Amino acid sequence: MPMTVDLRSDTVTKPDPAMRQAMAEAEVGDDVYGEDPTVNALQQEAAALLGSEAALFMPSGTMTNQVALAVHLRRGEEVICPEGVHIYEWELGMMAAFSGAVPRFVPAPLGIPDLEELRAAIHRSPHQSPSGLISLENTHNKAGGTVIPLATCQAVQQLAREEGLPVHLDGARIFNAAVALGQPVSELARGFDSVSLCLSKGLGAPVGSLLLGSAAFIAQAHRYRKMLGGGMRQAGVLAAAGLLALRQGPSRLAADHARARRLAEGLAGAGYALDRRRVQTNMVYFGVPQAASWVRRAAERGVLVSAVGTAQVRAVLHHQISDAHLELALRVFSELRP
Ligand code: TLP
Repeated sequence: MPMTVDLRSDTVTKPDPAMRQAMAEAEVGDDVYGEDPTVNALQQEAAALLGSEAALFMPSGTMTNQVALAVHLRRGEEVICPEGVHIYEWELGMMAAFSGAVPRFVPAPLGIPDLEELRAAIHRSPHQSPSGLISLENTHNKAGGTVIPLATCQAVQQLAREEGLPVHLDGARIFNAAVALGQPVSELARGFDSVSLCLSKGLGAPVGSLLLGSAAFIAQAHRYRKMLGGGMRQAGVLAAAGLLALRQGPSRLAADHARARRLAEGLAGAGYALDRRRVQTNMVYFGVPQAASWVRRAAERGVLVSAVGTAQVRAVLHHQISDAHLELALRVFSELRP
């Protein structure tokens, strides 16, 4: 069978044999009663790792983000966020549909919000919709998988404290950010009122995300998870994979980042337009003349990538992409050079 190289996302990874075995052997109970020992173990381990009081397991990153927003926000409030964030771009208007909230974007070159713009975006007048939350994304997907430095997180948190606003972090790829910064993940989570992280992306679990926060925050999050249908009963079969992802996934990410850099160098060498400053973790965004048809031609040659807009393509590295896969991708991209 010809080789297929799937670079559409790091969500495409399939559970490996050890994961499947752990899933088959998982001890389970009814998690809606809080009685699934494997889910409880995952939640405790994640909370300890990130330095949070409590954690809650959910099926997806979209759900962890939107549950967090529902806990933080009241109807009519604004979420102040860097432009391009996933909670708006790819979560189907749910902040409005579920929480009655609207976004206010601030310029964010490389995904890093400008602090003065952030300060200016906060509403204090009774004639404007009240600011309810600041939300960051680390790594920032649409900016290229870019990393927000710790100093920026701290400055944003300081501003939020002065203004009495909570701060959420969409940390779907927080482990990629931690590896890129060479910091423990607890440092990147520190100071946020809530953090969501995904087990099903670069960490390799088939399903699952976690929301982290104080015990009081997570108690409220339970209610919104249930409203969204996220009470999953014998979810220990999924949490067992999540535990392995949490323990073994992070150490593999540096290799993905190195392959992303090699891919970027190869693409630049073949004449593709790309901004090397954005290649900081496991993603490479690059320009092509007509993204939809270019992606189709690449797929016909066995390499899958995602069109983002009309003239841009995203390739995402993950642990099921080997050097041989990367070589094939580079060969195909070279054949299709602009
Ligand atoms: N991102 C997906 C697509 O939705 C774009 C991907 O392939 O990258 N936060 C961030 C920063 C994300 O990138 C994603 C998924 C999510 C949240 C949502 O996670 P899921 O897909 O589990 O709902």
